Amino acid sequence: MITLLDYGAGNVRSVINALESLGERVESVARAEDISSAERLVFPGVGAFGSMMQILDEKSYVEPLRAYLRSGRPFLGICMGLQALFESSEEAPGLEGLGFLAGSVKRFSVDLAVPQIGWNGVSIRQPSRIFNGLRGDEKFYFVHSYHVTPTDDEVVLTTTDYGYSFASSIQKGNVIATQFHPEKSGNAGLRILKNFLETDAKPLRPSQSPTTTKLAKRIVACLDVRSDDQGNLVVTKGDQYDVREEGAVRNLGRPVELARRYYEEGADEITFLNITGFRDFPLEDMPMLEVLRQTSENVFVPLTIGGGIRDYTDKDGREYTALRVAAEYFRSGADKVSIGSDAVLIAEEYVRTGSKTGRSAIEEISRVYGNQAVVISVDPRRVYVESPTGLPHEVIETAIPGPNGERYCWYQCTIKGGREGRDLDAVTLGRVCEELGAGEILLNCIDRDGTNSGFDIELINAVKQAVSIPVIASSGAGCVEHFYQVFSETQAEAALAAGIFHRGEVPIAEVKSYLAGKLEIRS
Ligand code: 1PR
Repeated sequence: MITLLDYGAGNVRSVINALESLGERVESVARAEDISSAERLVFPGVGAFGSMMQILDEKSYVEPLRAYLRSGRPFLGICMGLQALFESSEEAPGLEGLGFLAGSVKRFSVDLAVPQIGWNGVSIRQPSRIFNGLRGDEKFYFVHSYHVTPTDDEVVLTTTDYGYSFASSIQKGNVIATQFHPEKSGNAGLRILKNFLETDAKPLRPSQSPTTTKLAKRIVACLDVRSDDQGNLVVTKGDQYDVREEGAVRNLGRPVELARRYYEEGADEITFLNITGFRDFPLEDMPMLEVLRQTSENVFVPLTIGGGIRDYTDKDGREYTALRVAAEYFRSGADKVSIGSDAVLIAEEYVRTGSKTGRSAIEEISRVYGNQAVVISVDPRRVYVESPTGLPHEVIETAIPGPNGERYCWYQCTIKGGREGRDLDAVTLGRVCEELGAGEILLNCIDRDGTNSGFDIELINAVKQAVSIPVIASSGAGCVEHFYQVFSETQAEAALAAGIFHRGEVPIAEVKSYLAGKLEIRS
């Protein structure tokens, strides 16, 4: 039996699923005494440092945790569960951490996208039992804006490079903690969890250890999900967002099975978009939550879910907040939620008033679950114009002229799956959403969607230059070369595709083997 410290924020479901997949029985801490009586404790901290420490304090977990750490019993901290071990954090000045290790937590100060999101390697500094069965050159999934700075170098187990080298895991006696997420790091991560559980295993150094590490470009598989005309939940795919063929919804497979297949084929991340979420309220759409639950049982890479994340009043007048919808998605196994239509409305309001309400879905979800958990899904289409001046939009000069030879265009945001164009451009949307607390942009393009004609490089460059958070390029992938093009001609951190994967035209492994040696990827 293993004890899991779940203080009620974020996706601990995936940690439980990963431990259970290794044959462990997991008991969650319900009261402070459960910490004191635990034999092995896993602490997958999530969200922000301040709210984490406040909740631990409110639940009277702080002292039992400190006592547990001193006792020498096995402890595994993950992400915030690592940061909590230190004395303080820049994220919540004045608030004390557990103080088990000397040092503090600092925000990344780098010329790169923050948060760091994705797969990076580790340089091994000392032997440990958690390296059993690993080669040493594996990559693990990171998602964080802050990193620990231990005073005592001897506790550093691995370092990772992101602009500079930082401590990516620590070990002191039986206390091990990783900044990366083993439960989201595929087979290598599961191996780390297994090694943690095998407390008698001998410490060792793997045969390899890179001297420096690099964040990989991510390949994301996207599943657009909706009910077909018979009411079955299917993976569908549009051509420029039109998912019907001869009147019927295209059916490209079952969501849970396809997600599992893409995981096995090496997808670095999987995204589900509930594409009719704008009209069907997700909390009434239980099959989608069930898809997430079932997928997270055996898919150990990050899962994003979008569709219908907004405040909602049901037919009986009951009110639900976007935060509540997101919470249900997180509880069902999502690591990130993606907001589409509502983000456009929120950004419009912000542009109009010039002030934050503090209560928008973006602000509320990022405050509770952290910026990294909030993705903005943008559905723009090109609007050609004669001249770059006189418009309240970010206009770009384009190498692909419009139907009347126009050399300029702007990217109009749409809502409701492209059905309604708004008076807001995608560049402004990205910039505003970052300011409100979004952690990542999923940048679709209606003109390219399903066309196999390649990503819209001009769109991606325009948005990427306006934000400092990661951008996932989406729409139009037709061959392996398109992935190389998007990564070499833009600074996008990830590229997403749907149709070519669903139709089996270009398997994920083929994309990866084409990119290997040309770019940093996770093999
Ligand atoms: O507005 O918050 O309820 O979220 C709805 C979500 O559903 C949004 O993220 C929106 O992008 C998505 N969506 C709505 N309608 C459609 C549709 O296709 N009719 N799908 C839709 C968006 C675009 C991509 C697609 C890529 C790659 N799909 O996700 O997977 O374009 O495709 P490709 O590689 O085949 O070119 P809300």
